[in-house]
Amino acid sequence: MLTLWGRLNSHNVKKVAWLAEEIGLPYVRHDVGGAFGMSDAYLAINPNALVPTIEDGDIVLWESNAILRYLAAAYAPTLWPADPAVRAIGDRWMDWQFGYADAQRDAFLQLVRRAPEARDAAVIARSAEACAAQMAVLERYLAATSWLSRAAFGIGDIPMGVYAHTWFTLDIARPELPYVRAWYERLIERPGFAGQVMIPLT
Ligand SMILES: N[C@@H](CCC(=O)N[C@@H](CS)C(=O)NCC(=O)O)C(=O)O
Repeated sequence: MLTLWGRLNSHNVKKVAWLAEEIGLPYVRHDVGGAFGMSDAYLAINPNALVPTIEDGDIVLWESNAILRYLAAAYAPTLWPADPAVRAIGDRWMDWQFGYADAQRDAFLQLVRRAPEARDAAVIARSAEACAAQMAVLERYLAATSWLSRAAFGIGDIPMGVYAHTWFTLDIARPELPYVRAWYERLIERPGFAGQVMIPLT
């Protein structure tokens, strides 16, 4: 059975837990990272001291988006289309998410991980503005298609789907982006999203 190591309040762990639920893949998850710490045994399989990591038979893998690609290829190929031109579209948004994460990091850390009296409103506002600029790019794309993976839901939707939940949940200034909102509402209906992604931000 698939083993997933990582605390579920991590964006990158949520991606993997959501995909496993989405495709009905049985797995066991162990809390690692953050307040749970990392054992020497864990560091031996992930020298980056980061989560997530998976073990599936003979393969041990880290890097959340590489894990999504591996699991889709192995167990749900329709979620990572074989046509290179279609696959590349979803892949592009998966890579793009890491730039979005940079924009959102300060707002998340300030509002979720800091006491109210220790927060810096200017830092939060700058991060919120950076998120809005990035989300406007997503809005333009989603005006023309329903999914980041193009015509159908695929793993290309998962990384930004996880971050979009945080964006819609954080107490920050947000422009009204109807296509991003409609896409997010479609994600909420998917297996695994409510249980693995829509959990309180901590
Ligand atoms: N590029 C890596 C980034 C992983 C990452 O930054 N993980 C964070 C949590 S989202 C982490 O492990 N932080 C340290 C910790 O949890 O102790 C991936 O996508 O897997």
